[in-house]
Amino acid sequence: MEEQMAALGFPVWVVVTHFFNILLLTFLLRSGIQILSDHPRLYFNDHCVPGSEWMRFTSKAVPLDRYYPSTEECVAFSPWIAIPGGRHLLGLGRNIHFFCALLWMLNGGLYVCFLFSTGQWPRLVPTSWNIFPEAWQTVLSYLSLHIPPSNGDLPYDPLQQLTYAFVVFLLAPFQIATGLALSPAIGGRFPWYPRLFGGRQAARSLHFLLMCAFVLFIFIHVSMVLLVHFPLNMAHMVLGSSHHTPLAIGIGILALFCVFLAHLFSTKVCHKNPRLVQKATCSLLNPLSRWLFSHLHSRQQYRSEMVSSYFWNNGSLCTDPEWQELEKNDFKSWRLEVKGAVKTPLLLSLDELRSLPKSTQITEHCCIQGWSGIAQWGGVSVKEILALCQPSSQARYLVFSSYQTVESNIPYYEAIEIETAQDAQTILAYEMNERPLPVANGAPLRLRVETKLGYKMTKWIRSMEVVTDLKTVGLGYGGIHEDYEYYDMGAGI
Ligand SMILES: Nc1nc2c(c(=O)[nH]1)N[C@H]1C(S)=C(S)[C@@H](COP(=O)(O)O)O[C@H]1N2
Ligand SMILES: [Mo]
Repeated sequence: MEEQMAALGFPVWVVVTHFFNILLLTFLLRSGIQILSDHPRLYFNDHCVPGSEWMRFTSKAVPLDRYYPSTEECVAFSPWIAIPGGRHLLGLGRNIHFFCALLWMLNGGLYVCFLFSTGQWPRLVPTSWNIFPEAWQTVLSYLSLHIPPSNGDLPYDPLQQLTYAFVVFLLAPFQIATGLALSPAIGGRFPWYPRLFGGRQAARSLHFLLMCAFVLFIFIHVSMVLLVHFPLNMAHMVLGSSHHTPLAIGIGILALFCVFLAHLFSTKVCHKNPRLVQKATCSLLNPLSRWLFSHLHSRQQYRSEMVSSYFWNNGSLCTDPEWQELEKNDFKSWRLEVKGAVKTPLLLSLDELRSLPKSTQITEHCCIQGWSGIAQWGGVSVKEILALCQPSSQARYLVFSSYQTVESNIPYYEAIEIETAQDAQTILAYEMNERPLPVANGAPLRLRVETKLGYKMTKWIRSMEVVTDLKTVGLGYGGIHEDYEYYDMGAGI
């Protein structure tokens, strides 16, 4: 052992990145479970027809005879498992997941840089096909309860080396790639990308299965550390040496205790001061997603055979008396009010909207909760409305308000950036699947933003307001979900 160590050993960057890997992976696991719990069904098809899931973590049957908003689907996991834990707290769960994912990729990137720049790559990268029979020999010796032969100058035995190389060079990149396939901004601009994995829902299922692979790896890895040469492993892992094993075990236990405290503390903060967690995580995520995604325009055009036979719904039905009156009269007296920082405020009837150039698109809808569905939408592009109302030069956001109310009677509102509104596929839809927009989907008019998550697309629209600053809108975070459920304003991932 001493001699092998001399060659490659356990440099300090291995020790440090390994520690951060433990910290970040555990947060990724817990926040991932939180995200899954909001729509606890996994599919291999993008239509998400109830019953077509291959796996579910709910015993609920989806009622097909009544309006069923998908928020009724959420299950609650204990804060001992998920972060934050509890029902429908995926806003925070997602922010934590993406924040930790960024740090995890940075940590992994640093590890790989060090691996190659310090000439340490032979500790992971196999240099001979012999590694396969050697690894098999290692399996056999473990199975016969013998300690396997050493691996020349290398710090890991052949089985370890193969497994770690697999985790670092295949499992981790594949996990990142499937995660990115869930982004509506990426899928909207590059619809071929999620298709590489068999579609967005297949990518979501793979992301889950790869997570299971990580858990299995961690379980076996930790068991082996405990069962084979435990004190020496601790010395390598903690101090990067073969000496001072009791000290190493002590520090190792302390380090794990710190990870535990970090979880305990952040879970508490999530429940006590969710706004702080939203602000902290979004201060990194929002500028980054703006930089990466704001110039991505949707280029979706699915074929009509691909339209989903079932389309999940979200939001409770509109019960506003004024809207109900309008509905009785086929929305003949309904008007879209266009106001705010514009030269020409407008009041547009449905007929007037229909007389404007019509945009038709078949696109995939991605709900933040996890389901998707493909539908054809017909309407007028927001760009067209902007040309009519002429926003001032300081205009930065469009706020769409609804007749429907949530959060103890606050009318639903969501803002989008004016750049997003310039997308040819950002439309005000009055038709769905070649029929007038159904009540359930937001009659008479709803927004479609095809590079964003569903919550940006206000249904049962009353008005569109052009604003120069988000501070004047609700609590100032970008919409009702950002204000009260700590979602992120970007909505692109
Ligand atoms: N007024 C209003 N609009 C809304 C919502 C809502 O709750 N109220 N939910 C949003 C969410 S989260 C989604 S996923 C989509 C769902 O649209 P659908 O019911 O047509 O599928 O509507 C969005 N628009
Ligand atoms: Mo949603």
